[in-house]
Amino acid sequence: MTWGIIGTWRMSLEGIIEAKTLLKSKGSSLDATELAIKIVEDNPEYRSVGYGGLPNENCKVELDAAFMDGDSLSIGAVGGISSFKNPISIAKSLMYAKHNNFLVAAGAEKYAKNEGFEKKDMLTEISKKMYEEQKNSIGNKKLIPYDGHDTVGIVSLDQSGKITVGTSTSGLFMKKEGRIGDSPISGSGFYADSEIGAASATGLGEDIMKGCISYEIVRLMRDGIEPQEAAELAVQGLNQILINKRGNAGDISVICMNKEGQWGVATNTGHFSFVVSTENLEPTVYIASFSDGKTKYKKATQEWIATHTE
Ligand code: SD4
Repeated sequence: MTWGIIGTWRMSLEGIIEAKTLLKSKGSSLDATELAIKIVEDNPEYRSVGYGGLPNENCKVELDAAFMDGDSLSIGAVGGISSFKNPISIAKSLMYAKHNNFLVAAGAEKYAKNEGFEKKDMLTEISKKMYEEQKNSIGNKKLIPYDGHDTVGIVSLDQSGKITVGTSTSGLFMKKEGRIGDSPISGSGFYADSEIGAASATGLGEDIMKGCISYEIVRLMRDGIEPQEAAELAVQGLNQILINKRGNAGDISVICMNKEGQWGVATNTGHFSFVVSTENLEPTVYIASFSDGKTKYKKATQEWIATHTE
């Protein structure tokens, strides 16, 4: 059987290169998705995920992560984790119990400690400095959360036909303490069903949750719609609904893959990078944008890859 992996943003490249080797040699999609995300979480240069993620309005890093196994629809998720190294692994470990699959804040930290997950202060000096600079530049003005703060979402399909999806993020920079976005919310930030495919989203969580967009993409694929069209229909559909009902729509970008390893991507923004690798495609970074009514994408140059994280 075939295999494939797709991830949000250029930052998923290094993780996908490693995870691809695993999938190629008949490794499990569970391990591939976790490995790819851990590599992003561990890299302090990626300031929107894991170690080095940008903090909330009180200069505290609060991380959200989720994992879904598309064979059994099992879901594990954590929200508001501050002092553990790999939120994605904690989320993954919560997947198969009948109850208590989604833990937040102090309860999630207590669970992680009891289960022996590695503790780590996830706030770096650089992130602290960026927080202070931002605060100083605002002066007395009201603090608002900043968009463009990006989530890693990984969908992988292994040679046994298992599809999994994982997400990990520090959420919006300067968010309110306790704020949780779409990333750990099933159906919004992620969804997977191995009989169909999986999807993941990045962008303004508050708007992504209004359309349960990852579930919507999988539902469209279940109706026989190809991944690219499903992604486009879901993003442009939600974008239009939000504009009609509310006058505007936040950033929404998605990736998806079906059980044949065909993939799709869509955005309502001017810039969304993503990474794909399949049986027939070495890990490749693309840059997508919305123009003339549809999502277009092109291969990123080596120079661009070397100088960008998003
Ligand atoms: C959130 N969706 O917490 C995340 C942030 C993100 O691109 O992906 N920004 O709302």
